[in-house]
Amino acid sequence: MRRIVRWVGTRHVSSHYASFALLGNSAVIFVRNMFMKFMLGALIALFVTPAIAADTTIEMLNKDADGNKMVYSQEIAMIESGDTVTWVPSSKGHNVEIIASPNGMKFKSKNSKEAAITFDTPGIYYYWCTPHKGMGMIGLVVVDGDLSNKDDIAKAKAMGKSKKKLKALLASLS
Ligand SMILES: [Cu+2]
Repeated sequence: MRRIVRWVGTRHVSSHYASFALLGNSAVIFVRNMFMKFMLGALIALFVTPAIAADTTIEMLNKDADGNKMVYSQEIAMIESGDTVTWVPSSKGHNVEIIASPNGMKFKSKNSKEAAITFDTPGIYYYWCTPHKGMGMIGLVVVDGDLSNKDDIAKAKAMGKSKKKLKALLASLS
């Protein structure tokens, strides 16, 4: 009785091994294909996902880490079309007002409130903080690295300290 069980067991194992050996080559190819597909998927996820929807957060500040007063934490934001920029009221009393853009964008946020814009048209967007536009509180958003409306932005309104700042920001783009 014991012998029979062992014999059946051995037979079972060896036949299983035989069928595996028969399928060995295609099994290896199958596993390799699955692995390649997985790696390809991982690569695509790594490089494509960030470009699909990236978010930039800019703080509105009374004072930054360097001691600059009335500033946006990021004065030039380089983004891709479809990306969203969110301005957060880290300090109170600030807003975002678009002054010049490639598509005539009208936008003015409420003071001390978070504001978000999703940019779809390539080009340079120039904005200021309405209460501090004369104190150099301005910023640029550049979509898809498109600088073709740079001259229009240079001609746009700038008050007080912002005149120099706007020139410097635009100069740093080229
Ligand atoms: Cu402000």
